[in-house]
Amino acid sequence: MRKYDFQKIEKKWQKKWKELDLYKAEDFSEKPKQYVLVEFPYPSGDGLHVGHVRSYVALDAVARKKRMEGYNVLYPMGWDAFGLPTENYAIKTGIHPRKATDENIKKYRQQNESLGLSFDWNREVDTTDSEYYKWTQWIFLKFFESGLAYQAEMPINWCPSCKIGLANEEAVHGACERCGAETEKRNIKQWMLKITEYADRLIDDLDTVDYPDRVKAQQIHWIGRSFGTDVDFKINGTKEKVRVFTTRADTIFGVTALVCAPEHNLISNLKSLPGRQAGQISNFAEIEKYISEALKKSDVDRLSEGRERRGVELKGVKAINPINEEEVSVWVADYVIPTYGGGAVMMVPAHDRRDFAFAKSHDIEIKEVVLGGRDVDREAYVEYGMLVNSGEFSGLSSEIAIQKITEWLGKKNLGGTRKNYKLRDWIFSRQHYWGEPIPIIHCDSPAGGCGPVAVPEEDLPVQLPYVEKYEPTQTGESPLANITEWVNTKCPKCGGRARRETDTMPNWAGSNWYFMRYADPKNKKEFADAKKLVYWIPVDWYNGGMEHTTLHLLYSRFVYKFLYDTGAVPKECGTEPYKKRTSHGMVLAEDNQKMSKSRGNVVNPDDVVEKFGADSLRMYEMFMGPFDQMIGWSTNGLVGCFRFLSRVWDIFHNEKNFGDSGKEIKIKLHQLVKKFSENIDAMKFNTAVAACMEFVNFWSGNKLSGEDADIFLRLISPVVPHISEEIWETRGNKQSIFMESWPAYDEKLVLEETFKLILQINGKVRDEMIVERGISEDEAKEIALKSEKMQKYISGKNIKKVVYVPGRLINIVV
Ligand code: ANZ
Ligand code: ZN
Repeated sequence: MRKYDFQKIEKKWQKKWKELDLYKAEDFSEKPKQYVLVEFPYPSGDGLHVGHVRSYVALDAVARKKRMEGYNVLYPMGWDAFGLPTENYAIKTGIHPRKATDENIKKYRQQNESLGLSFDWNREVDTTDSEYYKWTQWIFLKFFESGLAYQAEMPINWCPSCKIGLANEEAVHGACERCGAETEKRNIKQWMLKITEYADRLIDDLDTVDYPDRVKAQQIHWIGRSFGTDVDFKINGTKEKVRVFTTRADTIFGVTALVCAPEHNLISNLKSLPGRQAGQISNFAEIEKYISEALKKSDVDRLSEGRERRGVELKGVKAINPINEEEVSVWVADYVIPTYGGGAVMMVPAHDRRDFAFAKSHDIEIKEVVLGGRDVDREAYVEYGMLVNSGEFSGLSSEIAIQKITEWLGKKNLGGTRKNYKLRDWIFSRQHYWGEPIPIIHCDSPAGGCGPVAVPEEDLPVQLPYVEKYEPTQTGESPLANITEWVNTKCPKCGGRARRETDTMPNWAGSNWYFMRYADPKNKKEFADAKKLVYWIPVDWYNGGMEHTTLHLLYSRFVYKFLYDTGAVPKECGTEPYKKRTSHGMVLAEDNQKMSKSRGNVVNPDDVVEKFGADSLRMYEMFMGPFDQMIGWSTNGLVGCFRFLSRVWDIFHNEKNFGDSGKEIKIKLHQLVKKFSENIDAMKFNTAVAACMEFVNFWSGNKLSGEDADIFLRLISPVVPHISEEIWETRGNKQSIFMESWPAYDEKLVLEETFKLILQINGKVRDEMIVERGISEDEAKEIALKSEKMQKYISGKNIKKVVYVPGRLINIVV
């Protein structure tokens, strides 16, 4: 008997598939299209991670199955290759980022190929290719033209020892990633994108897409929309006003202090007041010392719950509560965020936990204004209730009082309603070399200057100059600022002396729109042809990491919506780029720790492929656990999958396992077809694989017809393509197994161990489902509630009663 020589088999089929161009997606095919997407990787020097493999293999199985089901599938791959790690590596080793990137891409491509993934390599994209980033720059110019790209003084993290600006992700917990020194904030002019303009739509349109609840919830939370009230507090004896934002206007009679963020301009404004007024603050030195320390802290540090609430009083300054003209003290405290609401809060210790903690440690009065039957000297009462000690508003409920008090303030011009977001505009500048140059020219013309001017479209791409040195500058500017011959240019408007913008784009820029480039990757005239976009977009199924939920996933939705608004994305594509999003769980090391070089616990997929074969690796990654959950690597599990495949090999190569299929095995096979198909669609890969294992167990010791064996083979082929293809060929088939159709199951056979459950509402039949015998009432109820046909009649109604007749029907009374 031939032995399972996976190395030979896998090489052989990878080569053949490539020659046949088997996975080519066809523009405008008559078949229904299916666009299946995985997040393209950053090709780092470390090579592919087994975590990447989990995502790619899962969607590969989906893509292969869809093809067999008759879809025209687009399953593409590319490289998100700009970014800091490569730049830092280049600085360390002297190897140019271009060269390092090319090498890494080559390695990643080869690794992907060795896994037998069915990507359409004709559509490969590389974000660092100037033919690609030309369009990334073009999109920036669209933003610029629309007024949604603007410059503003924004803080960067400055490392005083390396003398460079660091992105937030490089200055974790306020320390420089390279040298560990404490970073400082420095303000420099940066490009911003107005994502805040899209905040409402980014929340509201989530209703139209199929994302996991946890993904939707994270995005909504990140955008952080709240409806509340602005209130203006006057500073006694001055013309100064401090605006606060509150979601609890009903508590305004309970205000016992006003608290400003350290960044708030009240302090410098008071300081610059003439004479007597400036003298109001008697403890300037103390305050300035507090502020300078607070500014060094990271946001994480400032906001973390439960830490001691520090702050200082502006001695001698009083604010006036507009609702009752009472004087309250004024404080500076770092728990107030400068960029939210207005950078100040009204303190209500009786009804807010943070305020309560602060008031307790600073001896500030606690005044109860909402009744909750709790002792507010010991604990804040944060719920709604009835107002007390609130003048004409006493006796109202919180809900009504919020409205009435907000109205009252509005009428007196002391405030009003306000929608507020946690989301900030997106800082789109990086002071680094290895990124897309921002296509802007700053005019130096003494005649007054034309300001920032767009590089004319026909001059795109603005090539990233190839240079030998890309060390950061001493000023915090990008390394590009050092390349004078590149920087100095002519103003496109007036022809006068001008300088190129030297900031580059963040590494999210290329990934914002790459899924559209796959629709038409070689287009030289447009970022993609409109007809091709209409054919392929939206993406039908997009899988990626949870860590990208509030970054890449949100950013790309924003950029897509913007392009849709400008007409660059045709209306037929719809307002959302991804119909369905799923997320894979992280793959941890055998010790259940994160895999890392320093821990020495990294599993290299190349080694696994070498030792056990790509099919074993693929199968194991599908089998390791529920797809959306984090899971530790298990070499035993891997070996188990390898043994299983060897068994499949053997069983197919032994005549004695073939013969007429008995009734029992036939039933089992058809049940497997049903279960496997459904499980793949539902991303329950682990149970799909387990069902195959069970089936093979049953087969050994029984006989199966050749025809039925072929059904089994087609079934497992999306998960383990090489071995399936090889056996398929051995069995005398001339054409690739992936040109076959997906097996259907015979409902009658499946019914043997299942039954038709009739779904009724108020005694009327609305739907039916094939379910397993012996399911419980709860399971039957869950199935009934999930049925779309049933939902039509249930939604919005109360369920009064459920009647379940095992083996027959379930009736829901509404
Ligand atoms: C008074 C008050 C009384 C509040 C009370 C809450 C409870 P969300 O829902 O997250 O928007 N706040 C406003 N601006 C702030 C800032 N810059 N930094 C820190 N906190 C700020 O939260 C709104 C609430 O967060 C506001 O309502 C304010 O505290 C606080 F019993 O105002 B509240
Ligand atoms: Zn000019």
